[in-house]
Amino acid sequence: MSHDQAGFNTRLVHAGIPKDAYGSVVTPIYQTSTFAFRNAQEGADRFAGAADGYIYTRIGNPTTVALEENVASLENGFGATAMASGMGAVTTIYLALLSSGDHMVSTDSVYGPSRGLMEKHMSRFGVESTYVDTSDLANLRAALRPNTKLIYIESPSNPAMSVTDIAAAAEIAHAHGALLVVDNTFASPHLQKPLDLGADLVLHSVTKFINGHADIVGGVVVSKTEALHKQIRAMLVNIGANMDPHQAWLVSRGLKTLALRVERAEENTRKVAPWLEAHPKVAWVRYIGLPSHPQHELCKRQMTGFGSMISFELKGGMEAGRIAMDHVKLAGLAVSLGGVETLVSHPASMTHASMGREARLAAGITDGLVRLSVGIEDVEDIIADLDQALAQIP
Ligand code: LCS
Repeated sequence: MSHDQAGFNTRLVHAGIPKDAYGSVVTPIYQTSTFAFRNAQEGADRFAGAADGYIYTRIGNPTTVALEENVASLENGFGATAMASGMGAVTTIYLALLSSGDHMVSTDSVYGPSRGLMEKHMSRFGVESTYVDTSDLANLRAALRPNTKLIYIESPSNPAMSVTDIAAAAEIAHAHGALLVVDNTFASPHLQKPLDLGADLVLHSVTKFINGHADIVGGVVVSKTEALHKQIRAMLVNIGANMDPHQAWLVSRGLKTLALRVERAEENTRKVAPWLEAHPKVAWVRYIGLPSHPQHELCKRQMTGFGSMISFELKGGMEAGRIAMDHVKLAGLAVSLGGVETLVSHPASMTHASMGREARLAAGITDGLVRLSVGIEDVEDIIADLDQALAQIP
């Protein structure tokens, strides 16, 4: 059976697993840096692409390829390339697709380092960029320049939870001769398939929902076409930000339960978000599953669920947020998200500190914004923990 014809849950468990000589049910860890050739001609042929077979783990490894084929299948892409980290994926995309003199338009509230890498480093090589609120497509259109080659959106964005119309952004990009990249980390392929909506490339910080167990850092880029897949892979091989086979094996193990984890975490979040919204000490809550979210209707159209990420601010602002974060007991006070455990973090002083206050405020990342990644624990315990932490605020 071709797993590409199978349902999403079946593909999570089976897609990409190669048959080996022992009938291994999961892909083993091929912990080897290099692969021997039977003779010199075979070595030359593999390098020339004239013979199948592995060469060297930076170029490809069976454990890593098994994960790549699984993720490519989940995102309905031509191919996927796994990276050492989500930032490895971002770097590879920028370097593969942008040259000196090119321009990129991006979501203003993207993950801080995705923006920092562009504004502080790619700019040194003559790559221009404009960051706008892409949830309003008029901003996206207005930011286009004759040299715009890439539109890079994060939807939902970290941590503003801003949502961009992916199909419309793809039309705008393609009418301009540009490509559309979507950072799909916050949604996961279970809830959103950007390639089906018209995007050309999708990236994930695998560290989050795809792995889901907070025990590795990783990234992946999925390309819609063979040409783009080759371009990404060729760049990755040169950059050397490849995923290690042991890392890939752990991710493959975590990925099998993606749908179960995401659905359970969302079930919890659908209770936590309204509870927070009704709490007298809470100023506002941004959760895409709440009717109060400005793009709630768009999310219903382009996603199949609302996920488990919440941003909120307390009435006492930053000081109240600090007290609450200092008093959570069940939830971890840590950056990262999308794992089985509930985590809280403070973007203004942590993940988005390097952006600078002015850019943060323009992107909707207020000083008092607290980010909550809801886990799969018993929801009564998550709410009780938040309740006692909020009770500490005078
Ligand atoms: N894209 C998004 C949307 C992210 O949230 C992150 C990491 C990355 C890319 C980069 O991935 P990494 O290299 O860390 O695997 N976000 C983090 C966060 O919000 N807290 O800690 C990391």
